[in-house]
Amino acid sequence: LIQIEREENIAILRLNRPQALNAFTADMMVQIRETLDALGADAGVRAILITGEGRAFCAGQDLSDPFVAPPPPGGKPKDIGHLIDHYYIPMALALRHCRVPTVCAVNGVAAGAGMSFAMGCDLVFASDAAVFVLGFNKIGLIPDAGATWLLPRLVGRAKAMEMALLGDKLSATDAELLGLVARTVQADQLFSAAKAAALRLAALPTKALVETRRLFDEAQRSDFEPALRAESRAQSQLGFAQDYSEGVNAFMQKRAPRFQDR
Ligand code: LHQ
Repeated sequence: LIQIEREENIAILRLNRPQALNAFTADMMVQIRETLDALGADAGVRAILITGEGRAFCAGQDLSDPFVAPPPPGGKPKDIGHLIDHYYIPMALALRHCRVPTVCAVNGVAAGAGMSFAMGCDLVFASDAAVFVLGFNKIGLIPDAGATWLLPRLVGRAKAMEMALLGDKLSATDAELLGLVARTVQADQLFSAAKAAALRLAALPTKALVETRRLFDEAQRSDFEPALRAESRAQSQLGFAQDYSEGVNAFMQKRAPRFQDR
C-alpha cells in the first residue's frame, strides 16, 4: 500500500497502489499515519518526501472500497463520518503535526482527499503533468480531509469556490500561478528537485522549521498581537536550543553549520 525508502537522512514515502491510481483505503491510511509518526520519532530522519508510484499521485478515497459502498436499494446507508473520524482525520493530523518537515512531489493527478493530502504537506512541488481536481461535487459530498481549511487559505475564496463547486481540473501551471503549489517542475525532473529540497530541509534546524509550520497555522486564526506573542514564546524556546548556538557560531566563524538538535 505504501513503500518506504531511506536515503541519507531523509525518508521517501511512496503511495503504492498504482493499479488504483494510489486511491486511499482504510488500511493504507493507517499505514500512512503510523509511518509518519514513526519517521517523525526517528532521530535519523530529518525530512520526509511523499510521492506516488505510477502515473497518479492519489485519486482520493478508493470508491470501490466496501467501507464507502453506497447501500443497495432499501439497504442501510454507511456512516461516512466514521471513516473520516477514524482514518482521514488521524492521517491528516499526523501529516500536519509531523515532527519533521514534509515535501510532496505531486507526480500526477491529485483528486479528492488525495489533493487534500498533498495540500497538507509543507512544500509542494508538482510535475508539469500533474492535475488537481476536488471531485467531491460530483458524488454529493463536501471537500474533506482538510480541504475546506487548506484550499481557501492557499488560493483565496473565489478560486476555492470555483474548484469546489464546478470541480474542474486544474493544471499544474495554473496551480502554481494560484499558489496551490510552491513550484511546477518538468516531469522527468520532479523527483530529483523534490529530493534536493528535502535534503536541504534535512540540513536545517528541524525544530525551527516545524515551529514555523505550527505558527503559520496558528496565526490563521489569531490577531496580530497574539501572533507576535506566540512568535516570542517560540523564539524564546528555540533560543535555548543547541541549533541556535550552532547556527550563530557557524555564521560568525564562516563555516557550514551542523544541526543535530532535532
Ligand atoms: C478509481 C478512483 C477512485 C476507485 C480512479 N476509486 N477507482 C471521504 C469519505 C468517504 C467517502 C468518500 O470519500 C472521501 C474522500 C474522497 O477522496 S472523495 C473523492 C474520491 N475521488 C474521486 O471522486 C476521484 C474519482 N476519479 C476521477 O475523477 C478520475 O479517475 C481521476 C481524475 C482521478 C483520473 O482520471 P483519468 O486519468 O482519466 O483516469 P480514469 O478515470 O480512467 O481512472 C483510471 C482507473 O482508476 C479507472 O478504472 P478502470 O478499471 O476503468 O481502469 C477508474 O475507475 C479508477 N479510479 N479513481 N477514487
